[in-house]
Amino acid sequence: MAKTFYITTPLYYVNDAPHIGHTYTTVAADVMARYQRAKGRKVHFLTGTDEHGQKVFRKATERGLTPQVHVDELVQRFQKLWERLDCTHDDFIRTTEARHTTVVQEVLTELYERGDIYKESYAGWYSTSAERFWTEKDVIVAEDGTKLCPDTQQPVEWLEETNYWFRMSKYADKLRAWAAEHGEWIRPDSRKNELLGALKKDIEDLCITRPKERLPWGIPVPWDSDYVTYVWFDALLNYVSAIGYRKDEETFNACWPADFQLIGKDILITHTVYWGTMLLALGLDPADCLYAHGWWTIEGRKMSKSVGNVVDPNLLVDIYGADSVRYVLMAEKSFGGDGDFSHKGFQLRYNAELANVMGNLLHRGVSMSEKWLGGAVAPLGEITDAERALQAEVSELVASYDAHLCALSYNNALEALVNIGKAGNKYLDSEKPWALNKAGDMARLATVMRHTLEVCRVVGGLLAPFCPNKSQELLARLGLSNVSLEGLDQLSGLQEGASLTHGDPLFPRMDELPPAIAEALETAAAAAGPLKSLGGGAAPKGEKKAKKSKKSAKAEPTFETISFEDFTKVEIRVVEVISAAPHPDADRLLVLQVDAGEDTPRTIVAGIATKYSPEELVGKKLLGVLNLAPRKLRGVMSQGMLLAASGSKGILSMASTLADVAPGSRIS
Ligand code: ME8
Repeated sequence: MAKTFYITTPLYYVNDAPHIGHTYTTVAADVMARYQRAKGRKVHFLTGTDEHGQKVFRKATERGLTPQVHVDELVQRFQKLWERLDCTHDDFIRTTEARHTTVVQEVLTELYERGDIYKESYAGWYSTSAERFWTEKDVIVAEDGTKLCPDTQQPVEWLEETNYWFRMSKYADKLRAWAAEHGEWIRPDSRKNELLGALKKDIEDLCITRPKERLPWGIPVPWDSDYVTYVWFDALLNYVSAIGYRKDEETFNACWPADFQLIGKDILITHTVYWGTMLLALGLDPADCLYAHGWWTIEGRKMSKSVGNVVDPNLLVDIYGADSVRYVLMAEKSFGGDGDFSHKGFQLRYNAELANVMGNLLHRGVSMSEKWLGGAVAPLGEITDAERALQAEVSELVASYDAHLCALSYNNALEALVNIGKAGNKYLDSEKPWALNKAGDMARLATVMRHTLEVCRVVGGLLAPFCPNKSQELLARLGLSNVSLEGLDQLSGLQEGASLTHGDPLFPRMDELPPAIAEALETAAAAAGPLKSLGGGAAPKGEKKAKKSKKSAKAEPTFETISFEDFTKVEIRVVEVISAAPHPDADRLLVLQVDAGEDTPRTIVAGIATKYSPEELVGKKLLGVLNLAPRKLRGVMSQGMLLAASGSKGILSMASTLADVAPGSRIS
């Protein structure tokens, strides 16, 4: 039986309202699923929701509902959004469904009977908010001595508890070998390196239960009714329970291992170390590729409920339409890298690519054909070097689109597509159909218009995975009733004589920020306050003005000079980040422990959380000013300042060195 192309997204926490981050992963999976189907593959695209755990239980209790009624209501937010965004998932799994819970219980029983699950008591710092234990060295100590969870910055409590443990350590070497032998398993490379770093450390056993008296909302442990399953152990198994693991061998074998498991970089370790060892313990291979994509910030800030800048994707669909949202999200940043979503950026890209290149080419092709050639697809006629060059360029770009898309390089695939549109516009400009018409050279005019429309057809076909509705509309205007990848690299797929439809602009230009968006932006900005300086202190009043005057000073630099002596007073040193955690009290700040070549690590608080996640900084060598007078930033004492390049949108990049020099090295 032919292998089914299997692609998954994470199961999103049902309690959270879906936002751009969730939308990004699901749309990325949908684009790939649509493309593979168009290539003739049988596809299984899975998404769903993660519905157990303490937070869900607490929210349901607050609302006076049973957890099941609560999740049945909340899940619809995800289901409706995916429908509005035209996502074509083949299955939507909820971790509260019997088809999932029975598999989780069977897996638990098998591992328990085999000795891979054992019972033991444990004492540690328990974070109710993160639903996990932390060790002494993990917790953050607040100014008043309260110990806080490094993930959620909420207080932790010392808890002694007997639980069941999965012998993750037993499979650690197998996992290391798997990672070493399967170079393509984890992508992109930055995330692969992060995992390889994590695998160098000890892998301990994983606590996989919670006492039922503390957490009643979970899958019961089959042999011990006092316990329920830990959310991650439960949720990760969805990827196999949904495709018939232990129930429907044929479907399961056709799908597993998955071709792509798409996740965000936040859940890399759970999907590699936890999920990888779970699979190996069950005698199953990990997915062919687990891609941990980069992170979105919004208008230069970390997306956060407390900042009030979480953009509801429903609003974007209302205003821009599903196709434009899908296109811009996938074009706006590289899949593996981080990116910032801004409405201005949205409009710029929409106008520059969809309206000015693709929409414009279609408009020109159809309206000129209507004006001079009776509104029908003209014959191909006699081909000249101009058409041969156009054909060669288009063929190359179609191949580039395919190679990029198959490698999940969505933004590069779209760049190739835009370049096809540009090539069409350029061809039209240089062949000057208006002059041919004037000269009465109708045969050549027909050839030129036909080739222009052929380029439109290629654009329409390749737009399909990203903008399924606009693609269909575009092709319909060229007289084609269905979208196909067949012969898409050849400029000869239209039906001669088919009638063309002009219609309204396919992608009307957007010159104003839609009022609803402008309003949402104002509200978010008011809630968030001004972007603050790197050091994390409150921004001085009138910061905007200061920025403006800096801008105008750009043309004519008038830096105040300092003496060499003054410069030598500044101790700029290479520092290596030992650990990093969110600031307990400020979304934009990170608290870093750095090795500055001294006896003890220094604490530096930096306003870089909108640009960098704590994990990606660990091990990095950065440049820090160490002799600034220490100062408290939102209650945490900072013993230095990190250097970074910044622009109007905030931090662009941390400063580092070209060579790998030792911590403590002086920069002079
Ligand atoms: O972690 N930028 O669910 P979750 C990009 N239930 N992507 C983002 C993002 C952002 N700012 N924010 C969220 C969970 N995402 C678990 C998963 S799987 C068995 C269990 C996306 O609701 C990204 O895909 O917190 C990230 O990995 C996922 O949402 C986290 O979703």
